[in-house]
Amino acid sequence: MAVRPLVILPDSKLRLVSEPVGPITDEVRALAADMLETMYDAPGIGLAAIQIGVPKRLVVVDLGKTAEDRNPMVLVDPEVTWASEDKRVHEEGCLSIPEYYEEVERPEKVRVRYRDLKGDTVETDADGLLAICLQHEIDHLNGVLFVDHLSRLKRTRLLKKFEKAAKRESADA
Ligand code: GNR
Ligand code: NI
Repeated sequence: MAVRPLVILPDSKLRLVSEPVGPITDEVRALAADMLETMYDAPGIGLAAIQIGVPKRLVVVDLGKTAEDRNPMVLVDPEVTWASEDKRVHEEGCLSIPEYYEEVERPEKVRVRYRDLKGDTVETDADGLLAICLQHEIDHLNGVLFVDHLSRLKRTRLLKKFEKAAKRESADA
């Protein structure tokens, strides 16, 4: 297991549509383990494989607040199969967009179908922070970032800021 470097905005990999995982091999299990380790290290409550540069439809989530109440979930090829009409606004952040937080409106409840690492198909209803996190992660699989749900003005401003920061870093290097 290893903590892997995070892919940060404006890296264009974040815009890739990830490929289905297919059969659950040792390689997939090792990738999931690295994703969990990277998420706990960050720390974050969710991570999509593309955030460590792997364009596969694999997601890890853990809403546990401390190391003692860890409850890792691994979702293979997750899809939203139903979303409520009711929406909720909640502040979001993203490990690929460091130190930026904004309120995002999304469906309050979702049903998500996925396979677990045993290969069993699971369908689960989520609300609250889990519903937000699952939608945020499934967006990543489709090359969508939470800032895409904001106004064009906010998104453009943010993208410019990250492009400038990236240029400064490559100049410093
Ligand atoms: O760690 C994370 N926290 C978070 C908070 C509110 C809404 C979504 C998230 S997901 C984020 C980790 C991440 O970037 N996952 O892709
Ligand atoms: Ni994210």
